[in-house]
Amino acid sequence: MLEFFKTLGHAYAADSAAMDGGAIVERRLSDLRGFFADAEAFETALAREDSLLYRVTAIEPADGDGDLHYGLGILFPGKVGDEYYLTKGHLHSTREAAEVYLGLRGEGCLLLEDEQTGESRLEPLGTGRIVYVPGHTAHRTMNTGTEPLTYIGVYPANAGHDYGAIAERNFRKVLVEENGRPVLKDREAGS
Ligand code: S6P
Ligand code: ZN
Repeated sequence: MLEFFKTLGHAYAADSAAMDGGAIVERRLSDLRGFFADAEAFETALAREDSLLYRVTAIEPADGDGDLHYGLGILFPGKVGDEYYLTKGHLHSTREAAEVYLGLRGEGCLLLEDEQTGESRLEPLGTGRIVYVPGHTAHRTMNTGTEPLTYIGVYPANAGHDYGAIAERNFRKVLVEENGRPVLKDREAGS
């Protein structure tokens, strides 16, 4: 039961995704070993600098049935080889839990992969875009622009985050830059 006196409103900055309150998770390049297709480019980039790739500030007001949690994300621009900076990606532990993403600033995409059929979809995410992520769908954010991509994801309090399956076999598709444009390709075996 939500305590009535708890803070129910938060100020955030759409460009920096700064927000008071909430638990902050930061992911650096070193946290994403094995997630990018080009392992050699990954090690070269990491040797140069263990860059901050993204930060999520999560607000979890209550945990009961019907409650919601939300996270404010900022994913910085950059590439490993030709592949755009990305989030780890996950399924929800409660598989039927859906999520709504609201793009605040920047240019990017959400890669969606149906766990049951393996079918992929790429949805633009950024300024003025909302994306509905159905249940049973792995989701990963990618920044295809030159500015930070900021967004909010709202999900059921009981969703939970399951990183295991993605860490093991990764998404079937990769988003790479070709001739200055994002192109979705099949992941090559072993990458
Ligand atoms: C949570 C929601 C987002 C992600 C964020 C980071 O359900 O989908 O807030 O947590 O985009 O991605 P990841 O895959 O590292 O949690
Ligand atoms: Zn999610």
